Amino acid sequence: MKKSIYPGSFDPVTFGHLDIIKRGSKMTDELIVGVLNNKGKIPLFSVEERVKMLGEITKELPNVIVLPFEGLLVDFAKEVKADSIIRGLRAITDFEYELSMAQINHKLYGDLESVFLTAALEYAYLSSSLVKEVAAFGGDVSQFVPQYVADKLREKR
Ligand code: COD
Repeated sequence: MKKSIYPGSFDPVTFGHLDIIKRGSKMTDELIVGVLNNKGKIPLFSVEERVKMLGEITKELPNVIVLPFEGLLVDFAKEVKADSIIRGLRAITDFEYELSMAQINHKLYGDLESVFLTAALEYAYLSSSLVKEVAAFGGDVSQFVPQYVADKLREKR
């Protein structure tokens, strides 16, 4: 059985992330969405909240599971016995960061491949940080995130 991880901060999950999850889930037997619990950074949503939001919006996708992780991604990949990492690429700026991360991860754990999916044109401009900014000033984020997430963003104001 092939397992892939789609790791990220997902603070919060956007339609761009969801598109990668849907497309990635068709390429593997099980897709694990790994939500980073980064102790060094204060996110808007706790890791529990982010896992819950992702669980809610992926509940119709039978081979997708959502799990939190801490520490190195390669250690999480070994723990869940994943063969590959799926990442999304929006622009050249993503590419530079993603390339070095993929190379470091490959040095740390040679059996793990990184696979890149290009962002869908309609979501290529989307980022969690811009969505948070729009929401913080009371803007309408319903075209950027699922309604469940938009409601949670409103509660944070
Ligand atoms: N369309 C398509 N893809 C998108 C979009 C969009 N609109 N928005 C984001 N994405 C992609 C990103 O390019 C990324 O691939 C993924 O979705 C997740 O994005 P984010 O921003 O939620 O998550 P990141 O990039 O902050 O996640 C970074 C990790 C958590 C994967 C990374 O920091 C990590 O692995 N940390 C653990 C420590 C570690 O092992 N580091 C690496 C070795 S030093």
